[in-house]
Amino acid sequence: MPALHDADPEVAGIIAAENARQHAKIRLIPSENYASRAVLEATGSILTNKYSEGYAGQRYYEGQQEIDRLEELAVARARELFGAEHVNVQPYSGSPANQAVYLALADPGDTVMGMALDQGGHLTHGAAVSVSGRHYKPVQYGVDPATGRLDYEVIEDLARQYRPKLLFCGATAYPRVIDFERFGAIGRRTGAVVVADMAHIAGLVAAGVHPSPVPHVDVVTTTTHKSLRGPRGGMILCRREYAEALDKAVFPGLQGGPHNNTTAAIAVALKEAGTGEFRTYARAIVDNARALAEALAGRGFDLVSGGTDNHLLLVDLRGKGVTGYQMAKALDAAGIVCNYNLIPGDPKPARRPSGIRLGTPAVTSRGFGGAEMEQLAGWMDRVAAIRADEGLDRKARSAAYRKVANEVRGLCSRFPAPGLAEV
Ligand code: DSN
Repeated sequence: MPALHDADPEVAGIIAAENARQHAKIRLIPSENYASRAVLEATGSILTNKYSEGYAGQRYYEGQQEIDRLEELAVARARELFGAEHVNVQPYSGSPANQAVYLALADPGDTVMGMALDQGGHLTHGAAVSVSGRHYKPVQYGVDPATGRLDYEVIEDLARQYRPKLLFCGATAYPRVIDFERFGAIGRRTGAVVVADMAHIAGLVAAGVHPSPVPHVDVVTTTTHKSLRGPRGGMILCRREYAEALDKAVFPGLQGGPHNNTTAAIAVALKEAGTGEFRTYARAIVDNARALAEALAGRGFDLVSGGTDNHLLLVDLRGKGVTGYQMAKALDAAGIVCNYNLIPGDPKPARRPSGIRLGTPAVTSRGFGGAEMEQLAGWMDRVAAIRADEGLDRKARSAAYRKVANEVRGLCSRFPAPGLAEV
């Protein structure tokens, strides 16, 4: 980026350092990925210069000859890839997409139902700290404490009891297949509009590796940058009957002009996600998650629900003598990046929880396979042992983490990540 380097070496330097970090570390945050160079080029394009409030053919600014074509292309690709009747590609991200659903289909004070944040749901599914929990009456469901899995009978009983206007399904920390068909049936039996937030699994759904919510629920929301591997953005997919209300809620209800550079990059990502190569990639995400789960379980790590069906794992670290916070910090020092996470029923607070969350979309993008998952589990076990060893002082621990980080760097140098500049 020579122009940036000349104009603002300070920002250019930060971006270069982040490029080096993304190259040298193993990135296991399940909502992150490596977007392709093509997606990055579209994101950084001159489309950022244009305002386009409204929708194709009905804009509030002139000069939309190319933007209308672009947005129609992105919408057509999304409709085809996911088999949706109607698509809106304008939401700035997943939270605004969900906010638009509330605005379109519920009134403040209405009862809404979703998976609790501390059980694996999302802030926007009715958490007390978010507008979804403050302006609406949230009813929250969780997982069965014994199995770590959704109990659809309990969910249906709750829906029958509280009759929510909206019933959200979808999660940010649930390692198992979500039965969208069952959620759709619960909605029909209880009069709720069912909304599936597939942000985490959109890439798996596009590839047919996770059952699609689209045929079964009324509205689907998603981000575009997680397993789908696009730019940071959002989409709403819905049945035709909800199209007008949802479009109006996105614009002018909630947002101004769409980010056309993002729209272009979403279109590129949707084209990529329709290829055989992407389907192979999505299958490998799940294979890698399963391999990592087995390798960790073999080293005594306790996995919520006992394993995974998708791209992520939730690890309960209580048996390893470390907290999630300690482990996440220690792993970062050792070149392995994840996030600390509440586990269902966690006795600890959110800032110092008992677990970590791991995901394989990013490492699979750089070509890691089963052998690397085995290696990774070995490093994680070593790091947990270093952190739990009371005989080590801070200096000795740091040295031990650095040793692992050197080995990690060696592995990463053999797997160049898509989209990154050479280091
Ligand atoms: N922040 C995302 C995640 O990490 O799961 C959800 O929006």
